[in-house]
Amino acid sequence: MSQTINKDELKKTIVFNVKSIYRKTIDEVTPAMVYQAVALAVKDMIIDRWIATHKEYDKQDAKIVYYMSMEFLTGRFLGNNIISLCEQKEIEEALSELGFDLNSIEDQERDPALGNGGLGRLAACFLDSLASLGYPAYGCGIRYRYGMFKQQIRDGYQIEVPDEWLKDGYPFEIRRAEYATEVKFGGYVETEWDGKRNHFVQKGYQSVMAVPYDIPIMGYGNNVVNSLRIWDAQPVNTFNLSEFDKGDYQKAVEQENLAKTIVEVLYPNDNHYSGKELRLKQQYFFISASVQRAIKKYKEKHDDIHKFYEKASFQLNDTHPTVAVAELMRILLDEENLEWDEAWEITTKTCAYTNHTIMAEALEKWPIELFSRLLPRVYQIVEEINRRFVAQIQQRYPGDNEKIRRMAIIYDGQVRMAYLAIVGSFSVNGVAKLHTEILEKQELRDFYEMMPEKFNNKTNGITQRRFLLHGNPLLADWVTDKIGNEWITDLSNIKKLSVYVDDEKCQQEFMNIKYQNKIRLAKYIKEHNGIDVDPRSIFDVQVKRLHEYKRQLMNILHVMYLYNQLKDNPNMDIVPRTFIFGAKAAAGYKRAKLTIKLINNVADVINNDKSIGGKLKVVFIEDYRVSNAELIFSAADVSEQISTASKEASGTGNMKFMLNGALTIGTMDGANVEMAEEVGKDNMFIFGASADEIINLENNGGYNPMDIFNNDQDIRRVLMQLINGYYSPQDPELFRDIYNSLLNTQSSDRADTYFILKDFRSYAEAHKKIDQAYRDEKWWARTAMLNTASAGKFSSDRTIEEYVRDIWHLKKIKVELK
Ligand code: NBG
Repeated sequence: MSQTINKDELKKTIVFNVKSIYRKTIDEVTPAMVYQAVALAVKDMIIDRWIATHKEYDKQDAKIVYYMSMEFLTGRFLGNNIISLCEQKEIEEALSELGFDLNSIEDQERDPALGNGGLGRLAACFLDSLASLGYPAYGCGIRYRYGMFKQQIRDGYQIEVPDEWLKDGYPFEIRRAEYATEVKFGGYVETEWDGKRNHFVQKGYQSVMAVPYDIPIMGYGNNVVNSLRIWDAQPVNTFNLSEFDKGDYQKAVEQENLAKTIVEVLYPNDNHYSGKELRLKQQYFFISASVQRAIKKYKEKHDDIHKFYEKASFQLNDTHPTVAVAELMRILLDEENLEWDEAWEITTKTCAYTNHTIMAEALEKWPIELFSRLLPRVYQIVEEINRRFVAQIQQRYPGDNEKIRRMAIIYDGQVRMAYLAIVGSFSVNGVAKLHTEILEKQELRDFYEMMPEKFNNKTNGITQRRFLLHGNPLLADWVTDKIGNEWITDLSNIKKLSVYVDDEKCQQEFMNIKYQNKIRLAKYIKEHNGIDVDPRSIFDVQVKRLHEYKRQLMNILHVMYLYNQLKDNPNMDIVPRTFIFGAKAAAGYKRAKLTIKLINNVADVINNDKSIGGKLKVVFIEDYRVSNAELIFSAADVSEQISTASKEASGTGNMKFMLNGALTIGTMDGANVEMAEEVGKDNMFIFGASADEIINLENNGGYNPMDIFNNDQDIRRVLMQLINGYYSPQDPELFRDIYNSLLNTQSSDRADTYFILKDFRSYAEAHKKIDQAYRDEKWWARTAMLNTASAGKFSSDRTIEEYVRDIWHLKKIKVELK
C-alpha cells in the first residue's frame, strides 16, 4: 500500500479500467466513461485505507457512533475523495496528459441526492468531519433507487423528473451481501410461556432482506475511511418461508412487491411529514437492519450485552429514525432475553436525539392503527414505554391531566415520535442557540422542566473542505497563501485573515477572486438559463428549499417593488443587481410551486424590459443541488437568510455564504444570531421582527396585515400586481392564492402566517443599505474578508468535537500506512 500516487501508474490504471469496463481504448471513450474509470482508480487508492481503518477500530475496540438518518445529501464524491487523498495535482496532470480535464470529468458524476435539504446535508458534513477528525462512525441510511427529483423549469413551472442516479452504476459503493439482514412487517404477536417468563413471537409476517451497500467516507489527509452504509431491499428467498406459509403464492408476490417498493424513492418533503404508510415502512426497514447489525457487531467481540452503550451511540437525526428506541428494546427483550429495566437502561444510554425544527407540520405522528398493524411487537413496546412514562408524570405532577395530554407518547390515537425520542434518549439537542432556547422555553417546555439534564445545544456547522477547498479553489489557494493550510483541518485558523482586512492589496485580490467566481457562475447561468448576467452587478442570492417560512416570497415581492420604482423613475441611481434564486418545492406543495412560477414570471418581465437598462436581473437556477451550490456560494455578494424569526432552526447555507465572503441580509433567526456574534452586527444587514416578537404575536394575536396593506401604497401596489395580471396577463387569477395567503383569513391559517408584510419595510431598508454600502468598495471588500475570517466557529469539525465531548465520548483513531 503506497502513500503517494505515481502519475504514470495512474494513467495506466485509467487506460486499463476503460478497457476492462467498456472494451474500448482511451481515444474512443466519452467523458462519462472516463469518469467511471477514474472513479474506480480512486476507489483502488481508498480501499486499503478503508480496510486499515476498520482493522484499527477492532484493534482499539473503539466506541462507534451510528449516525442514523433517512437522508444523506452527500453531493458528488470524486472531487472530494481526490482532495482527501491530497493528490489533486497528480491526478489532474495524469488526466490532462490523457487529454481530459479533471473538472469536466467530475461533472460527469450524478450527485447522490439521498436527501432533501438542510438535515440531509448536515448529515453529510458530519460524516466528512467525523472521518477527518479520525472518529469511528457509520452513517446509516437508505439506498433509495431514486433520490431527490431533478427539477426542470418549463414555462416557469417546476416539473419533477426522476433522478436515476444508479443508472450507470455508482462506482464508489460496495455491496456487502454478507451482512444482509431480515426485517419483518405485520402479522401478529403470540405469547409463549416457558414456565418462567413470556416470550413474544411475531407470526404471519411479511419480510424483506436488507442488503447493505457501503460508500467510503474519506478523512482529509489522515487515511481514515469510515463508511456510509445504505440499505437496499430485496425479496427474501421464498424457500425461507416457514412451513406454515409454504405454497402461499399470494404472500410470495406481496413480499416481492414490498421489497421493490420500500426503497424505491425518497419522500421529497422538507420540514413536513407525509404520514404515508410506506414512509413508516422505510423508517423501520433501515432502523431494524442498522440496529440488528450494530448488536451483532458488538457481540462478535463482547459477551456482556449490558455494556453495549459503552461501545455504541445511536444519534437519531430528527424524529425519522426514532423507532430505533423501540427496536433496540425489542431486540434486548425478545432476543437477548433481558428484563425490562435492564433493557431500558441500555437503550436510554445508547440513544440520543437531535431536533431540527419547531415547525408543527414536521413533527411526526403516526396513527396507532397504522403503527400497530405494521409493527405489532414494536407497538406493544411503545405502549409499555408510554405506560411507564405516564406513571412517572403522574407521580411528579399528581392530578395534572393537562401534563399527560401534553406529554404522553401515545395520545389521541397517535404515536408522537418526538416524545418517544425524548423519553428514550439520554440527550436531546437543538441545532443553534436560539433554537435550543425555543425548544426549552416553548415547544418542549414540559420535557425540559421534567428532565433538564438531557437538553443541550449543538450549533450546526459545515465542512470547509467541500465548501471552500473544493468549491472555491481560487479563494482556498489565496487563503493558504496568506495564512498557511491549517484552516483545512482546523477552521479556527481562518481568524488569522483578520490582519489583512485593511490591506488594500489584499482587498483587491479578494474581490478579484470573487469577480472570477462570478464570471464562472455567469457562464453557468448562460449555459443553463440562456440569460446574460453582468458579473459587475451585485449577486444577491437565495438558494435553499422552497418553503413559506423561508420567505422566498418576500424576496420576490421586494424585487417587484424595486422594479416599480425603476419604472417610475428610470434614472434612479441604483447599483445593478442580479437576484438569483434556486429552490426545489416538494411535489405536493402547491403554494411553494406557485411561488416558483411567480419568480419566473417576474424574471421574464424584468429581464426583457429594455427600459431599465439592465439594472435588475432575476434568475431562477434550475435543479439547485450540492454540485451547483458549490459554484453559487463562491460567487455570491449577498446572502439572503430571511426566514421569519424563530422558524429556521439553524440554517447551514448561511454559513457557506459567510465562509465564501458574502454579506448576509438576514433576520435574527437560527444560526444568523451566532454569525452576528462572530462578525458583528454592523457587518451584516439585520432586519425584521425578533423571535420573541413573533412568538408573542403568534400566541396573543395583534397582527393584522390588512392594516399594512391599507396604509402602505407601495406594498399595496405590489400586492395588486399579483391579481391584476401584471405578471400573468393570460391568467390574471394565477397568483390569487398568494395574494389571499397574505391578506385573507382562510380556514385555520392566520393571514400572512409568516409576517411578510410586517417585515417588508425593514427588509427594503436593509436592501437600500446594501445598495449604498456596495458603492464603498473598500468597506465592502473589508467586510467580505471579515466575514470569511469570522466563519471559524461554523466548521462542522467544531460541531462534531462538541458532540464527541458531550454526547458520544469517542476516541480518535490513527491509521498508519505501511
Ligand atoms: C432543518 C432546519 C434547518 C437546519 C437543518 C439542519 C429539517 C427538518 N430541519 O434550519 O430547517 O439547518 O435542519 O439542522 O430539515
